[in-house]
Amino acid sequence: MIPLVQPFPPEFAERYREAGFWRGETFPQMLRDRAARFGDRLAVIGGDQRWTYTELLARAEAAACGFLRLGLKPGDRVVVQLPNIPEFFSTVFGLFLARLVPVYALPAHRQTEVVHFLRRSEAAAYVVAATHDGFDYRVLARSVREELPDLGHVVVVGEAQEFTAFSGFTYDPEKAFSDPEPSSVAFLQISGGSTGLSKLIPRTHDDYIYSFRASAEICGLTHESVYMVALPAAHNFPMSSPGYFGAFYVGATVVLAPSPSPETAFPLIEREKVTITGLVPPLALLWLQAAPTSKYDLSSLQVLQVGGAKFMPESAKRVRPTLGCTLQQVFGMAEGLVNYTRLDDPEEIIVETQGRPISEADEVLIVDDQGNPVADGEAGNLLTRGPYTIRAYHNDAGANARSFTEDGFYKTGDVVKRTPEGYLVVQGRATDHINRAGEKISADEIEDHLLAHPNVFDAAVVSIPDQFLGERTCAFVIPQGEKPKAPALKAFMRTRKVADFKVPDQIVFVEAFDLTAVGKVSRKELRARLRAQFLADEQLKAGQ
Ligand code: OOB
Repeated sequence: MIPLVQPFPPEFAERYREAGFWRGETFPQMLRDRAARFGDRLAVIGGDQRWTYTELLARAEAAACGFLRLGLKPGDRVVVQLPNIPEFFSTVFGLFLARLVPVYALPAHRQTEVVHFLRRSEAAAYVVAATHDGFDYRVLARSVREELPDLGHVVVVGEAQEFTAFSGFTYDPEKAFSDPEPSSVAFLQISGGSTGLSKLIPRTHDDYIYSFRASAEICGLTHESVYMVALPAAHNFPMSSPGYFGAFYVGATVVLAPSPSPETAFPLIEREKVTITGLVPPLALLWLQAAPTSKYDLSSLQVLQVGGAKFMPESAKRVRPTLGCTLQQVFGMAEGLVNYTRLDDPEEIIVETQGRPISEADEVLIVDDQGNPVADGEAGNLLTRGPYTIRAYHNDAGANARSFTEDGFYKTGDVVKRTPEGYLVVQGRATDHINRAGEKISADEIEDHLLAHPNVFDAAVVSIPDQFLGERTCAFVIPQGEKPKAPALKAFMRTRKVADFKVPDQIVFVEAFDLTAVGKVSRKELRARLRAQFLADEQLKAGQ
């Protein structure tokens, strides 16, 4: 099995420890300590369950014992694909206690992605909910197992059928858990997948706990806060910015929303007196639209965080007057660096910028395409290095060569400029992925699927600005033989067993890609041209 490491150079690790960023805290220790300090306080509210910190620990211990009883060994990886239910936390903390390593998959992922995560991480087990949102994950698990007959265990939260029932996991007083090394890898997060398939991101106890401890402080969390998880719990934003881990760190209460829609979230805010939550921009727009006529009392909400994609200033401006709370812009990435506008920043900064880094030790470089720093106020490529930004992906030499500079800076792929106050404004990006309502979709990956269709000669996938999604995917397809219909191509994408959000929103058939003048163009340039031509045509149509 390929060992899990996050190779911070020793001199950096030492510096981060000395500065007090890395304090030797670990997830198991954090949970035990909070259960001791905040035992009777409510930790988790979800569905009809309400767990205190004592209960969360007890349930995590039972889960840990159950996983170990299956024969899993410390260091084994376990792909976790659970929706926003309390068992998400007992599972994940249970794995931490047993020194097993969660690999987070989104509920939207399907066979192709799940198999990729299981393979890449060499996982020994796979945890799913029986059903969620009308989808039966046991059916998915069955086909996953057909493709990977060696997959050790499938654990199901809910009616398990032929699989292992999570509800059968019980505490075993004989079991003693040993603590992990703070510098060891606690879990594998998945990347947005800017090129090709998602990469696995090893995060250590040291680096991750620092990021959410510092985030909790920046976001003003206290043990009286009520944090609502509105986005999928597996996403890095609700996980750690400051997210539920930040909330647990300070002994606050975490409320799980099964859906982020106003219909579901607003009554929960009123009932549980939610004080802070985080959304992607398209959802924030929905909330802004729904709030003025809502019958629910949203007055407990102090902070609305928006991130994952660019929140436009005109929309950002409406948050305070409409929702009566402070907007906090969050510009982060699963690889590490997170920027926040501060709660007491002037309104102009909150509305116009995507914030500044968490840490004084976050090194931020903004460079031109040759790697030379640009002047302040000019747009350039964002590179970063720091106490919670990874130095390498897991088991992916190619991506590592592409994504890091020789001196260990992560190339974010984002184009930003820095204001004189040191705040970042996201201008766009250098890589060809589509940021569809906060979900990152790799153009390469979708093109590859389309090319598998017998009547597709070539395909280029681009992002098109979209009023609701921020960006939508548009696939330009050159047919061969009998021209397929757009709905048939979409249906074909579904047979590729990928997350639904990867099915192109729009398909445009073209006879050829215009390669005039240059002769040979890069895919990047080709996509840029197709996109520009499409937008020009649209504008022309609109003008007529
Ligand atoms: C968050 O994480 P990922 O890994 O899904 O995506 C990271 C990418 C960034 O590189 C950037 O391209 C984009 O998402 N992004 C933003 C943004 N926040 C993220 N682009 C413009 N404005 C923003 N505010 O999306 C993520 C992780 C932690 C906290 C928040 C978001």
